[in-house]
Amino acid sequence: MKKLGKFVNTRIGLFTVLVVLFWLKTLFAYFTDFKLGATGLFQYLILLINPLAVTALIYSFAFYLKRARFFYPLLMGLHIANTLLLYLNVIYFREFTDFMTIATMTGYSKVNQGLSGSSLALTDPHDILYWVDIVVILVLMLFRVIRFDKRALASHLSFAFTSMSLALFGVNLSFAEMDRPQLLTRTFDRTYIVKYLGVDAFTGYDLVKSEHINNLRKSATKEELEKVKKFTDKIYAKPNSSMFGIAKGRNVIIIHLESFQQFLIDKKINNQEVTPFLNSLYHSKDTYAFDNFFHQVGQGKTSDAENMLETSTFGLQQGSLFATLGSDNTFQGAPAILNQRAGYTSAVFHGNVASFWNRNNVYKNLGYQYFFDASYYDTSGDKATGYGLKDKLLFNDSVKYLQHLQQPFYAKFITVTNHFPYTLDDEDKDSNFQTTDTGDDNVDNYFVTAHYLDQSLQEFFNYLKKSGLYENSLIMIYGDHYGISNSENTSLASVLGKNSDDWTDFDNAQLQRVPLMFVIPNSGGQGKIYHTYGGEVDVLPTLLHLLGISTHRYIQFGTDLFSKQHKQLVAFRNQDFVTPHYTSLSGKIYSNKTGKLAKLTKKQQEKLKKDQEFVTKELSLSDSLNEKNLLRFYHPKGFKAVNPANYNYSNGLKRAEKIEKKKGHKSTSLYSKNGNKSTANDYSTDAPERDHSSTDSNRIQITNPDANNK
Ligand code: GP9
Ligand code: MN
Repeated sequence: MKKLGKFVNTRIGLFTVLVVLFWLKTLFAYFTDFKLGATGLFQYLILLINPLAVTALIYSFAFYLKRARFFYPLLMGLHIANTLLLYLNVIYFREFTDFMTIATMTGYSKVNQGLSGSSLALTDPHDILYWVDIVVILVLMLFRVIRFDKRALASHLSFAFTSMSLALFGVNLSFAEMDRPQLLTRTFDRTYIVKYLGVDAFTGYDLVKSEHINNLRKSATKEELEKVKKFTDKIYAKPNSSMFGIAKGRNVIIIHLESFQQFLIDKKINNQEVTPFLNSLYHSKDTYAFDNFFHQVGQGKTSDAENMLETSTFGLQQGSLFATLGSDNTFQGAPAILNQRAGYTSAVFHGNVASFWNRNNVYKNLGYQYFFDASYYDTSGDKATGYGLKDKLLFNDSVKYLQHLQQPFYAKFITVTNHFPYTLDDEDKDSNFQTTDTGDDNVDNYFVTAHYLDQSLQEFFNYLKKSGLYENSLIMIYGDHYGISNSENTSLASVLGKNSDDWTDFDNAQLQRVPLMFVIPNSGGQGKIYHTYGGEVDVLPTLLHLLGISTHRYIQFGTDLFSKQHKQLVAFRNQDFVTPHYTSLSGKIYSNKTGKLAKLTKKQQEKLKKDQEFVTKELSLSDSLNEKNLLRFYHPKGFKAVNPANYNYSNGLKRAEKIEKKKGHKSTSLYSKNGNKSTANDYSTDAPERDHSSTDSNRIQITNPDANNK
C-alpha cells in the first residue's frame, strides 16, 4: 500500500494509475453497456488491449508540461474528458445502439439527434463506476494524500512514452487488420471500429473523416448540380411503351441474393442443378430476365449494391457510401418516390444487426418506413450464421410482419446465408446435392449455400402463391456482387469448363455478371431472357417504368433496360467497362468474342476512347453529387424531401397493426384482406432449426434494446 502511495506520488505513477483506471472503465463498458459481439479468443484479446494504447498516447501529452501546476490539471483534465466521452457514448448507445459521431455530437446529424433530455433518463445506478475514481483522486489530491511531484520528466522520456504508445497502437491496428481486413477503408460498422480500436480511436477517425466531408460540402455550389443535371438529362432514356406500367399498382418484393453470380444459373454439378427453382423462374414466361447484367460495386459491397438500386447513383471510389455519407446525405430514392407518387409502404427485412453498413441511419434518409432487423427475429443457437438469420428462417419469420403492411408495399429481403465463408450446418445441407470437389473450400461450399438459398426462395414463393400475394406482386430478384473473388476464380475455372492455366483478367471481368429478374405473374406471358448489357444503376428507372412511374424529373445515372435508348455501356467502379463487343480493363481493350486483346481500327479506337471518357465522367459526376450532397439543392416536381426524424424502427409490428386498426375496413394489408386472420400457416419450411428453442449461444449479437417489445 505504501509502495503504491509512493508510486502515485510520482508523475509516471499517477499516469499509470489513470491509464489503468480508464482501461478498466472501458472494459466495463464493453462488457456491460455496449454490445460489441466479440467472438473467439483473438477478438477478445483485441478487445482487452485496445483502449490501452490510445489512452496512454493521449495521457502522455501531459508529460511535456514541466511545471506541476500545469501537468496535473492537464493529466486530470484529459482523464475527465476521456471519461466523459466514454460515458456519453454509453448513454447514447442505450438509446440508439450506435456510437456518437462528430455529426451527432455537433447536432449536425438529422438522423440521430444526439443526446436529449430523455436520453439522460437512461442513466443506470452502475454508472457511478464511471465517475467514482475521479472523485476519489480529486479528494485525495485535495487532502494532499496524493501529492504533486515537482520533478518533471526529461524530454526524451516523455517522448519515449508517446512513441511507445504509438507503437502499441500500431500493434493493435495490425491485429485488427488481421482479423478484419480493410477495417478503416471499408468502415462497414461503427461497432466494429470500436470493437477493434476503442472509442477514442473511433472518434478521432470520425473527426478526420467528417472534417473532409464538411469541407467538400461547404464548397458545393448550385452550378455543380446543374452540371450533373445536364448530364443525366442527356442520358435519359424514355420508357418502352410496351413495358411501361405493366406492373402498375402491384406490390414490389425485392429479393437480394447475397454474393450470387450469374454463372450459378442453369449450372449443373454432378448432373444436378445447383439452383433448380431460380432456373425455373429464369425460363418462365412470367419472368423478364437479363443475362448480361453486371454488378458495379466497390468496397461497399452489399451497401453499394443497395445504394445503386435504391438511388440509381454509383457508390464511392473508396469505402461505402452508406457508411461514410449515408447518415446525412439527401437521397431521392425508391422508397420515397414510390410512397409519394403511388402510396407505397416500404420495409426492409434483414436478419443481421441494424448497424451493419449503417443501415439504421441510411434507411431513414431513404424514407424506409419499416426496418425489421435481427432484433425482430430469434437468431439464437443454430438459427444464424455469421451474418445473421439463415435465409429459410428469414423468409418464414418475416411473414408475420409482412402480412400487416398496407398494400401496395415495397419490401426488400436481404439474404445472408450465401455469404463468404459459405459455411452451413450439416442439418441444412441437402443430402441429395453433391457439390464440386475442387479442393478450394470456398468454391465447393459456395454451391452448397447457393443451393440452400434457392430452396429458401422456393419456400417463400410457395407462400406467396398460397397467400395470394403472388398474383398482385412484381418480384425482383438480383445478385448483389461476386461471391468467388478473382484470386479464387482459377479454382472455379475447371467447374466452368475452362482451363485455369490460361485464365485472364478478361475472364474475371466476365464473371461479374449477376442475375436480374423481374417476375411479373400474369403480365401477358411476354417474359424472356434479354441480352441487353446493363448494370445495377439501371435498375431503378427500369423498375419505376414497369410500375408506370415516369423518371425524367429525377437525377439518375442509370437508364431503363427495356428502353430502345438505353446505352449498353456498363461502368465498373474502377473505371473499367464492358460493352456488347468489348471489355476495357485498365485501359486494355479485349474483344468479347475472342477473349483476347482486340485488334482495333482507328474508328473503333476513337469510339472506345469516347466510351472511356463517358465512364470517367459519369463516375466523377456521381461522386460529386454524393460527396457534396448536391441533391439538397434539387427539388424535382412533387418531391417532398425526406425527413429522417420522422422514422423510428422500433415496434414495427405494433405500428403496422395500429394503422390497420385505424383504417378499419379500408385497410389493405394482407392480414385485413384475409379476414383478420394470420397467413403464417400458409408457410411451409423444412428448416430444421424452426423448433429448436435453444438460446444458449447467440452467434450474432442482438443489439436493439427494444427487442422484447416486438
Ligand atoms: C451484412 C450483409 C453482408 O448485413 O449485407 O454485406 P457484404 O459483406 O456482402 O457487403
Ligand atoms: Mn453482399
